[in-house]
Amino acid sequence: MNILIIGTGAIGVALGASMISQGANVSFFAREETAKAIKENGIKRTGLFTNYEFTPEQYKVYIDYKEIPKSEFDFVLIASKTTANDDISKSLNSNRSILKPNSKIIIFQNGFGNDELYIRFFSKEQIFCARVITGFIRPKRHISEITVHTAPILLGSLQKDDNGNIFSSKPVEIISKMINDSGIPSETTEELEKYLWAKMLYNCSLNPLSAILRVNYGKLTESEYSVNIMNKIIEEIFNVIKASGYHTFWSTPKEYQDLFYSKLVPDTYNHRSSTLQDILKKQKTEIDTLTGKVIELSEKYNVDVTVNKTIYNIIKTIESDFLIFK
Ligand SMILES: *[C@@H]1O[C@H](CO)[C@@H](O)[C@H](O)[C@H]1NC(C)=O
Ligand SMILES: *[C@@H]1O[C@H](CO)[C@@H](O)[C@H](O)[C@H]1NC(C)=O
Ligand SMILES: *[C@@H]1O[C@H](CO)[C@@H](O)[C@H](O)[C@H]1NC(C)=O
Ligand SMILES: *[C@@H]1O[C@H](CO)[C@@H](O)[C@H](O)[C@H]1NC(C)=O
Ligand SMILES: CC(=O)N[C@H]1CO[C@H](CO)[C@@H](O)[C@@H]1O
Repeated sequence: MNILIIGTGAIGVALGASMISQGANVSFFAREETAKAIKENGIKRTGLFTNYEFTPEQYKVYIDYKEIPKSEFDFVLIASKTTANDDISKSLNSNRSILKPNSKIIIFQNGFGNDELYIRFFSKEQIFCARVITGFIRPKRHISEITVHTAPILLGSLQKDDNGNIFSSKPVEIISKMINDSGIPSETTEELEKYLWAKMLYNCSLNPLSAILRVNYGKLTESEYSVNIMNKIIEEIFNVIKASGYHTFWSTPKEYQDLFYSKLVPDTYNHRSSTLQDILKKQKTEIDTLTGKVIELSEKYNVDVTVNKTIYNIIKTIESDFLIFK
């Protein structure tokens, strides 16, 4: 089986190691610096679960689609930042001769709605998503370390056929099995939407606010003022989920808030959000696929999300300052 991994960050390297360990023929598409590092040093997966190390002879590395031979890939795993999706989907489309006719694309990214950019060019049956809440860091460009694991990596579809039924996750079972057999728990699900909205509720409540206030997740629950803001954000997202016909595991905001304050945040008290990490590194955040997606849906379905919009605008203001003062 031939697999192309686009985006060779912490998740991309870890997935690549999983696939190679199970005998797949893996190719990485990477930026120049990362390509150089993994061509020179090989790749390593360290931390939790089985550790792996592979030499550069055990995979291929590309920095340009033009170098890739035609009709090669059964699966493409997207593991880049969400900010690259517009670019990647267009490049894959204009270089689609590298794919087999029935190739499947699986998106391993944060947020919601990333598949929509790919559906502009590929059929709904081809596009799948993953819910990843495993923590990966990249101590060096060629090394992925698994630091936290809360639940299995879930693979499935968010797309519906003409009768309104979600496409079966069957075609990607082989990938979840390879991930699982490589040591990272993974399964398929026909309810991926619910799991992704659960992650959205959590990330949209905590990430932007923790980035603006520059504190970890736990600290946000210790002031009645920040709790007030987060409660509003959660209520607004519930209204959006309902109005847009999506589903989640909780029937009321209150039900979710109870779990959020009693378990979800305490369990991740010290976590510093990726949004905060991006801002400290002066790089663009993934806010557009988190809060930005909530706002987009609110506009489509006419839901009031004032608090979310305010938070989003503050993050965008911080980002635009980076451009001015870089
Ligand atoms: C492995 O994948 C590459 C594409 O990167 C392809 O050119 C090569 O033929 C594949 N090898 C095998 C043994 O299928
Ligand atoms: C292939 O992708 C590259 C981006 O790497 C793009 O510049 C190019 O236009 C695409 N199409 C072809 C036919 O090469
Ligand atoms: C995943 O792997 C575990 C053992 O590591 C096994 O017990 C379980 O059945 C596997 N699950 C799937 C879906 O393959
Ligand atoms: C979202 O939350 C998960 C935990 O559910 C966390 O692992 C992940 O880093 C968060 N995503 C972002 C974009 O911060
Ligand atoms: C659902 C929700 O919390 N909506 C609020 C959005 O913001 C406006 C103004 O701040 C509030 O009046 C709504 O209650």
